[in-house]
Amino acid sequence: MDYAGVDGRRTDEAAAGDDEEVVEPPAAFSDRAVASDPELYAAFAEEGPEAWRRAADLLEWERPYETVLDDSDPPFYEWFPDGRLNAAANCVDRHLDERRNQLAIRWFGKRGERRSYTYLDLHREVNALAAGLRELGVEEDDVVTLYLPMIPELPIAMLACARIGAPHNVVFAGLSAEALATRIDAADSEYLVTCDGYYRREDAFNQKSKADNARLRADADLSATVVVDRLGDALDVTLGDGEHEYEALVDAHDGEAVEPVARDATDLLFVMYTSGTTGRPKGVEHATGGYLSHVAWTTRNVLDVRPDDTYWCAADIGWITGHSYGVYGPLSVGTTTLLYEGSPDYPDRDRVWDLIERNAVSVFYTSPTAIRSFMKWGAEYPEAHDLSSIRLLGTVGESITPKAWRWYREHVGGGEAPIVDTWWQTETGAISLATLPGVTPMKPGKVGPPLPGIDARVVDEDGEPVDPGEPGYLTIAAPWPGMLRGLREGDERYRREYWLEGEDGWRYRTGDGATVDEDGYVTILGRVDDVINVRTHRFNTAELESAIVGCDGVTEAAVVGDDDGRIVAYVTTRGDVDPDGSLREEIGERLARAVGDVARPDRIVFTPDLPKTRSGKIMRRLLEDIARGDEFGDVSALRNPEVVGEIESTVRSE
Ligand code: 6R9
Repeated sequence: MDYAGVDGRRTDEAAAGDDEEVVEPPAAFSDRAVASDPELYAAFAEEGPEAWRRAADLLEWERPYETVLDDSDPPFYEWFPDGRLNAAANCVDRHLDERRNQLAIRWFGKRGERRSYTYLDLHREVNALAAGLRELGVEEDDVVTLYLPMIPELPIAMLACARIGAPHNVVFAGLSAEALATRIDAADSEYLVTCDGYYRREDAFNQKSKADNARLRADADLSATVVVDRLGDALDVTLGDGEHEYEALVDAHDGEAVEPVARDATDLLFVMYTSGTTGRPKGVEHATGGYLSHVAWTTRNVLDVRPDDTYWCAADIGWITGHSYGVYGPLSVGTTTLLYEGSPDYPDRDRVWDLIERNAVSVFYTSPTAIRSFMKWGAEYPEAHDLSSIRLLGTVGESITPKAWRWYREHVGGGEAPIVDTWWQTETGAISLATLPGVTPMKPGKVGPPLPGIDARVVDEDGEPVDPGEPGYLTIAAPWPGMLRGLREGDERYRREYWLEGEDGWRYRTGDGATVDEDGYVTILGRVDDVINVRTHRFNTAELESAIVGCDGVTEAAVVGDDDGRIVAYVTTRGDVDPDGSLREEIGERLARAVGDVARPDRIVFTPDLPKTRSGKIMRRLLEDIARGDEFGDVSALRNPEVVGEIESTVRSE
C-alpha cells in the first residue's frame, strides 16, 4: 500500500499507560440518552447503507429521496442522489412552528458584549442577507468567501449562502492576506464577506486591510465585498467601489422573504480548504444531503444534543469542527448554541467555566489542546463555578491522554458525565469513530470503536487487518454520508489523495496511524503523512517549511508539533549567517505573512544539520520526539546520526 511508515513506538507507550480502564456509561445518562439501543450497531451492519435513512430522515426534504447510495462509479459516491433539500431551511425555517422564540444563537463578544438570536430572529436576518446577496449578484452555485471572526454574522452568512444555493468558502479569520488570496482564487470566488476588524485582547485589529491586500494579490476580480461593522468607531474603515456595509444591506432587505432554493442532495454546500500531503491546501467539497444527514445524526446520537439543551462547541467556525458542530449540527437539531468570540483566559482563566455556569451549558465540546491548558491553569478555576448543568463532554482534534481524560471528567464533568472522544476529519465531514455515550463503555485514551455504519479498519501495508495492538493504517472500507464528494482540484487529485483500490473494493485512506484492541477500540497514533495538527489547526509541513526556507540565509527547515500544541521549527542556515541576529523574527514574520499568525513557531531551534534517512528523508518523527522530550529509538541507521545528540542538547538547554 502506498503509505509512509508507521512506527510502533507510540503503541508501546500507549500500552504502558493504564489504558485498560473501562468506564461504563452512567445509568442516569443512559436512561435518557438519545442513542440508548445497543442493537444500533447490529442494525447498521445488517442493513448496510440503507441504515443511514435514520440520519437522512432527521431532515426535512423538499423532494424525498428514494435511493440511499449510488455507488456505481467508485470512489465517486452519491448519497441520497434523487432527494432535494435546503440546508438553511433545515437549520432555521423548520424550527419556526415549534420554537420560533427559542434561542438559536447566544453570542458573547470579546468586550463582554452579548447578543441573542431566537430562531425567528435568525430567520429574519438570514432572509434579509440572502436577499442582499442576491441583489449584489450572487446566484446559485456562485462561491462566496467568508472571512470573519467568531461573530453571529458568520453563521448567518453561511446560512444566507445555503439558502440561495451559493456554496460558502469560509477562511479562518486568523489566516493571512496571502492565504486568503490563494483560497479566493482556488475556489473561483467572486464574492467576499468580511469585517472592519476585531479585538485581540485590548487592541482593535484591522481585518479589512488584510482583505484589501488579498484583493490586490488575488487573480480573481471580486464583484462585491460585504463588510460587517464589528468595531464601530474603534477603526476608521472607508468603503470603496464594490464594497457594501453589511448592516445597510440587511436593513434594506429587512422583512423580505427569500424562498430557500431546493438543492440536489449531491450539490455543493461548501468548500473548506485544508492541508493535505502536498504544499498547497486542497479544497474539500461537501455535498448538501449526505453531509447534513451525518452531521445531524451524530449531533444527536454522539453529542446527545436535544432542542432544550444549551450546547457549546468551542471550535472556531473557520475550521471543520465549527462548521459541523458549531453551526450545522446544533441548528439542524434545533438547539441553542453558544458562540464565543474571546479567548479562554481573558479576562481571566475561568472564562470558559463562567460561560458554562452563566448559560447552564449541558453539552460542551472542545479539544485536548484546550484541556491541557485548563489543566495547567489549575482545577481551582473550574471548581470556583457551578458546572452541574454539564451532562456530556466531548473532545476532538487529537488524542487525549488518559490523564487529561480523567481530569476533564473529574473537574468539568463532576466525575459523572460521559466523555465522547470523537475522531473525524475535514474530509469525513462528521464524527466517524466515537462511543455512543449511552450505550458503549469508554476507555480513556482510546477513541472507541467506529460508529455504527462506519466500516473503519486498521490495516497493514497490504490492506490486511492488523492484529490487536499492532500499529497499522486507519482506513475506511465503505462510503459514509458525510464524506467529501470530491476535491476542488479535480477527480484525479481526489482519487490519488484518498483512495486505494484493493481486491475487495475501494478504501479511503485517512492518513492516520492507529492500533485496535480486542474489543475493536481504536487508538490513534497520529498522522503518517506530512500533516501536523497543532492548536487544533491543521498544517502541511511543506507549506510551513517552504515559507521558512524563503528567508534569506536559511538552507533547510523541519516543522513539528509538541505536546503542548506548540509549533517547533528546526532550521539550518548558511555558514555566514548569525542565527542570533534578526533571523528568528524574520522567520516568524514570514510565516505570519504566508499562512497567518497561527503559524508563527513558538520555538525555533537552529541546528547544523537535520537528521535524515539514507534516502535523504527528514526524520520528522524523531524531531517530534525530541521536541516532546520523548524517548526515541535507535538512530544508527540514519545518514547523520551524530546530529541527533547535538539537537537534543540544544533543545534541552534552551
Ligand atoms: C475534526 C478535525 C483531522 C486529523 C485526523 C487526526 C486528528 C481528529 C482526533 C484526532 C486523535 C481524535 N484527530 N480527532 N486524533 N483523536 N479524537 O480535527 O479535522 O482538522 O481535518 O484534522 O485530526 O490526525 O486525521 P481536521
